[in-house]
Amino acid sequence: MQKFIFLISCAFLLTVLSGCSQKTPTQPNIVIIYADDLGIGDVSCYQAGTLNTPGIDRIATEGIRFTNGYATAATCTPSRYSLLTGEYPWRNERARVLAGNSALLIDTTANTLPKLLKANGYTTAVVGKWHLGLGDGNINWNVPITMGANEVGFDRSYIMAATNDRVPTVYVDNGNIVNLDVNDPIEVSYHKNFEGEPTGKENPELLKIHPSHGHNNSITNGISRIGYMKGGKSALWVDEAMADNFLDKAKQFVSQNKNNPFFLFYALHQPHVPRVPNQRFAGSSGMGPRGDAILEADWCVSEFLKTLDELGLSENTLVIFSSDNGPVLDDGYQDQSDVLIGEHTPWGNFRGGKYSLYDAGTHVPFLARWKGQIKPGVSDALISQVDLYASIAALLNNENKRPDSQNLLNTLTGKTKTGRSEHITEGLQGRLAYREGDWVLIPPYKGGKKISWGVDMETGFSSKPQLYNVKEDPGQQNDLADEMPEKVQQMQLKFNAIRTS
Ligand code: NG6
Ligand code: CA
Repeated sequence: MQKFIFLISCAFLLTVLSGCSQKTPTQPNIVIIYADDLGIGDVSCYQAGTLNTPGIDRIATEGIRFTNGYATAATCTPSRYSLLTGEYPWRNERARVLAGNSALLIDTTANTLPKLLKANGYTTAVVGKWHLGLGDGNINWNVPITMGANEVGFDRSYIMAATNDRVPTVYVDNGNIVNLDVNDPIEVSYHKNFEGEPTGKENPELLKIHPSHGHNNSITNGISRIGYMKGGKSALWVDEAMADNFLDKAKQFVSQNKNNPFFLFYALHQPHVPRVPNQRFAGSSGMGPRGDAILEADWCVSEFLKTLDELGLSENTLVIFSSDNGPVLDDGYQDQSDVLIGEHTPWGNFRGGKYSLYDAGTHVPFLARWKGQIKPGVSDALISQVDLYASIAALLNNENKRPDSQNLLNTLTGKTKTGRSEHITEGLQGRLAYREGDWVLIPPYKGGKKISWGVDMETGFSSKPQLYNVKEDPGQQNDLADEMPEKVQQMQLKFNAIRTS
């Protein structure tokens, strides 16, 4: 009898305890799926290209599709910086494309999105591409890394340090290199090679993919990268297995945390170079490795959404999908992406792409799904990734501590079709454009019209200001600056005011 009463009491206690930890609708799980260099036309729900991406489209069909969704920059590090900190990247002069051994970019005392969520009872994780620096600038890869994703708010981190084309080509699990043999330590340099180590430049016979520009330093997995590394043989990643590996870790995290609120930043590595999808996807797009890598990414999204279904989490999870910058074809490896592109238009109807100040540099796919809370539809509201910080803070009834980030919670959830009235986007290395309403001002900048190192891409630089009405002229073909000098001047003043605020 006593035993029976004891069991009943335990059951009662368990019910009470699980009741306490139950989520309210204001505390949904949050997942941000963030592609790398994926264009707005690469995703079929935007109906601007010829690839078919049913996995990503599912988020749009079941949620809201933004036609004016933006990254803050046309390159990776600055955009990621904004997403996680709610601050424009140009406020931090170190927020530029980082080397693989650069120091942690985000101040460990700064307010960040993962910290905000953690403070509100969420378990937080990042899986995938990091590219926000690690360590203090003098990193030793052979001992636990103490300045990284975990120090800026992530309880769990399973990442690549920088990009898939930069050394070290190893995974970092909560600050530890995965599968590192202590007898084969890793050394990394971005200045000079280690004696006796092959490079893409000197040993092209060792390569399975050849560089087209840059990318001719150390060779790992038959691919030469940016930067030099030595050692760590047992820890080197296999590019072909990367998608499955990150997907497994993402699925594992959500299933381990299905009973408590979680935040997952699932940072896909596709379709950034080198594009080396799993064999299962080789040839699947008919567009070569770039298209194949996108179809692989789409499959990852589809599988991840299925996992949410299986765990019964699809209703109570806000899923946001976007990309860190616009698309590029040849970005340094001879993968024929430019030859095999056919009729496909990764940049949609917009001008430019990755690195560019023109619209396609930052005008990216931007989708949000929260079943039961977001009514499926399309929104033309202007929204930037920098707004996710304040919008999520509002969702959790928290104060917004980042001035650049606007609370667009009602925009994000489709309750209003109004978004920001203006924003600033970054092209290459701190060069900025200003959009207000339907007007875009590109101030004058020195520099060539095309990227100098061999990428076929317009920078957007001109010695004169450029003015476009992107509603009437989404392809930015009709520069109205000469016709409307007052508009140029008025926008320049407003832009200056934000920059110096
Ligand atoms: C460039 C690389 C490019 C890519 C980019 C960063 C060369 C010639 N090009 O410097 O391949 O890695 O940096 O891309 O090295 S991003 O998406 O991470 O910003
Ligand atoms: Ca990128």
